[in-house]
Amino acid sequence: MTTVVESRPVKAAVVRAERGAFSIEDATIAAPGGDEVLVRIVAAGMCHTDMVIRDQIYPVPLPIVLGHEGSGIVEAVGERVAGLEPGDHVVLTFDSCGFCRTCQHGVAAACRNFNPLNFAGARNDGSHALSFASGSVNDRFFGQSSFATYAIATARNAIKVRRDAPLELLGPLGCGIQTGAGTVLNALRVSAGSSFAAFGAGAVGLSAVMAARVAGATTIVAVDVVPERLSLALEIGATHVVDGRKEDVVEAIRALAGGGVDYAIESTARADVAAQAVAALGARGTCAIVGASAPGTELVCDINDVMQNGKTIRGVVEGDSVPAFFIPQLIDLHLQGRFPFDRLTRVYAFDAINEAAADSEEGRTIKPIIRMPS
Ligand code: CXF
Ligand code: ZN
Repeated sequence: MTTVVESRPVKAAVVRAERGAFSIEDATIAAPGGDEVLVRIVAAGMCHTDMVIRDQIYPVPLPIVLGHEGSGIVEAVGERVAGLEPGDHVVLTFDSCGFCRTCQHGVAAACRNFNPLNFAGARNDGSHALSFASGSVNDRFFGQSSFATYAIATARNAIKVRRDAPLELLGPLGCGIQTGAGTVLNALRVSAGSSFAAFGAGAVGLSAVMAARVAGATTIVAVDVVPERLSLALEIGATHVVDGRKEDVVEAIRALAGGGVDYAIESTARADVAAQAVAALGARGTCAIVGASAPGTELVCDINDVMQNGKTIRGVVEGDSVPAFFIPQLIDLHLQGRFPFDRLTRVYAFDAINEAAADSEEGRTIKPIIRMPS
C-alpha cells in the first residue's frame, strides 16, 4: 500500500557536541520512499548506547538525532513496503540488510552491514530524512533516530505489534530489553533447572533476570553495586543478589551455584567485571558479553581456567533476536504477567530529556522512556 505524503514539521532532540546536552529543535522530515516507513513516535526509550555516541566512545558523527528504542504508529509507507499500513502500531529496532550471509542464516542481529546501516548517520546514499534550517544533522541512527516526533524507519526494522499492548512503554523492547532477554532465550538458551548470573542490574541485566525466570533457571544471581537495583532484581526473578562493593563476587557466586554458574551475561562493559563473569562460570559454562565498551578494551582471563573447565566466552548483539518474532513474544509474556519490564521504566516528557539522561547515568532510573507530545 502506498500513501502519498509531503514532508512535515518535526521536533527532534539534537546532540551537537561531545558530552553535550540534547537540544529540541525544529526540522522537517521527508515522505517515506521505497522500503521506508514514516512513524509518528509515541515514545522512545533511552539506552546506554545513546550515551556512548553522545560521548563519542563510538565514532558516530555529530551533530546527530539519537534515539533507537522508538514506538509509534505508522503514518505512511513507501511504494515497496508490504505488511505494514497506516495505523499499525510498531516498535522500532535495529536495521539489517537482509541479504548478507548472517542475515540469510536468520541472525540479523549479526548483520555484516550493521554498522553502516545503524551508525552512519545517514541513508546509504548519504542523504538524510531530517532537514534542519541550521544545516546538516546526522540521523537514521539505528535506522530510526527516534528522539523526535516523527521518524523514518524501514519495513525491516519497524515491527508490527498487537494494539492492546501499552504502546508508550514498548520502545525499549527494540533494544535494551531485547538484548537482555534475547541473550538468555535465544543466544544462551538457558535451560530449566540451570544456574545463571547477571553482571550488571541495569535494563539489560534485569531483562536477562526476568527471562532466566521465564526459562526456568533455578539459581538466578544479580550482581550490582546499587542496592535499589538489587532489591528490584529479587522482586522480578533473582533468587540471590551479590553487592560488588561488599562481597567477593566470584567467591559468592561459586558458593551459591555449586562451584560456578552454567550461564552468565556481562552488561557493564567493564573489563574487570567481564573477567569476574568468566571466572564465576562453572565447568562448561558460557558467558555472553553484551556491553558496549571503548574500542580496544581488552578482556583478561586465565587461559587455563577457560581451557580446563571447558568454558565458552561469546559476544552477543541484540540478543541474537529475530525482532519480528521476538518482540511480539516478549509482549505476549508481558501481557501474561510473566515479563514485568514496566517495573524498570520511568516516563519523562520530551522537554525533560536531559533530566532523563542525568537520572539514568546517576542510577536513579533504570530505563527512561521519553514521551513525545501528541
Ligand atoms: C548495541 C551495542 C553496541 C553494538 C551495537 C548494538 N546494543 C545496544 O544498544
Ligand atoms: Zn540500545
